[in-house]
Order: sequence, then structure tokens, then C-alpha cells
Amino acid sequence: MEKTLVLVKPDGVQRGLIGEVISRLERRGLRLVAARFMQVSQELAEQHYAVHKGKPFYDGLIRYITSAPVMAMVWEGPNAVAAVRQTMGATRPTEAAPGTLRHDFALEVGRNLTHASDSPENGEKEVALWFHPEELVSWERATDAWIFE
Ligand code: D4T
Repeated sequence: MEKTLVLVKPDGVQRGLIGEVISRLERRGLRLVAARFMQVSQELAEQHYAVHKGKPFYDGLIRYITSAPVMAMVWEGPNAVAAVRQTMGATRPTEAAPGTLRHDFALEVGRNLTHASDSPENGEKEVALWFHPEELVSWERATDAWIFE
């Protein structure tokens, strides 16, 4: 089953939106695999955002993600990566479609509430970066047959 890393970033935590994010992913039919409320270290932030090193927004991005706790989660489902990114909306909140999380709760790209893996390959890499294998719970949900074809 395809897995994706989801972070409720510091702004989402500070604004009390952890429940809103989880609720939307649950409602969509995605299945929770792992969750950890945590302070992000400088080292983890730099590893997670390594592809952005050198870009003008990099330093601010590292400061932002380490500025307060995050809720880190793994969610799974068919096409989980695409489904979750659709639920989050475009990276720039003013380009996010109405009804998406970023449209409904955000204005600026540097305060865009959530992170979600952008490809199945990056999903696997990010899950491995943020979680130990034993933290991933393999389970069957009573409603799976009514959500997964
Ligand atoms: P994340 O990784 O946070 O889910 O964002 P996306 O996958 O949607 O978008 P991204 O990798 O292009 O950007 C990573 C992160 O950098 C911030 N950012 C991005 C920024 O502050 N200014 C910018 O111009 C861009 C492009 C927002 C998300």
C-alpha cells in the first residue's frame, strides 16, 4: 500500500489545526500508519529539506519547521501521495483550490500548514527518514473493504 509522510507544521500546531488535518485525511478514507508529536531538530530539518539548500527561502524554511513542535504522521492508501496532496492543495495557498486545507486555512507559502510527500519514491524515503520501521503499524480497518476496491 502506498505510504506518504504528512507533517502538520508549527503553524498548524500553534493554530490548533492538528485535528482538522487528521479529520480530513480520515474522512478521505486514508489509513493512519504512524504518528509522533515532536520537536524537529536542526539536523532532521536540514536532511528533510536538503533539496532546497541554497534557495533563497531555505534559511527561513529551516527556522519555520524547527520553530515549534510538528505532528509527523504516515498515512497509506491507494494513490496516497496524490490523494493527500490534493487534500492539502497547492504549495502556495493562494493557488490552492477552494475546499483544500491550504485554501481554507492559509495565505502564505511560508506558513502553508502541512507537508506531504510529492512522489511515491519520496514518500518511502521520507517515511524512512522520520520513522523507525517498528513505529509503522500494519493493521486492517473494519471499513477497508468499503473504501479500498
Ligand atoms: P512541502 O515540502 O512543505 O510540503 O511543500 P511542497 O512539497 O508543497 O513544496 P516545495 O517542496 O516546493 O517547497 C517546500 C517548502 O518550501 C516553502 N517554500 C517553497 C517557500 O517558503 N517559498 C517558496 O518560494 C517555495 C517554492 C514551502 C514549502
